[in-house]
Amino acid sequence: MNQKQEIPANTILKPSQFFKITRGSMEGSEVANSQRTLGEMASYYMDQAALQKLDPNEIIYRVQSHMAVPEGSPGGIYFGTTFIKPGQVGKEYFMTKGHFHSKPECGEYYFCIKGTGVLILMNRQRVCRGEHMASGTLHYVPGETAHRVANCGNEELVFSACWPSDAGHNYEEIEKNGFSSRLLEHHGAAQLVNG
Ligand code: M6P
Ligand code: ZN
Repeated sequence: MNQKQEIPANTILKPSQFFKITRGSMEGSEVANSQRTLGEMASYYMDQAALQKLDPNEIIYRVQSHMAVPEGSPGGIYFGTTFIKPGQVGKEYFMTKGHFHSKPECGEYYFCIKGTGVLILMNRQRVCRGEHMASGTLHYVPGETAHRVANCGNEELVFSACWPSDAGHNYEEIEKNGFSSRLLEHHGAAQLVNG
């Protein structure tokens, strides 16, 4: 996929990969697609009784990414867009799994294309903070910081991201211990709540 033919000097190539700025969607032969269902994320949600009433096959979010160098290569950068459906499991908003980086010092940029949500950041001391996301907001995720996005709006939340190709994803810690705070709906508003 990433094998490039030798290109004669001074050639001006037609673009082959596209990023639709207003929608965040990516197109091109090198764009990879993945998705997460509610069933795969069952253990991540607090309200297991509410979860049982929902369809485990429902796709909660999907990710498009352009990874121009093999995963783990030092020096490269990756680009991707995540699309999170609106919805809740009980009071908890639909969200990404969230992760630390396998190379923990690596940072990442997130920026919101459309919709509204909260970027939840958790440091190594398990202290959480949130940043509101809406069209045009830019967020720097520092190293050593777990990151997750929850959609607290009524429409799809779309955000793009840029991260080092050797950052990797460390999901284990979140799978085991979760985040120390959850984004819950309280009287119609989103709140970060311990637990
Ligand atoms: C962003 C990036 C990706 C990540 C995706 C979904 O696009 O951070 O690396 O995979 O969000 O987040 P997660 O992997 O935590 O489910
Ligand atoms: Zn990341």
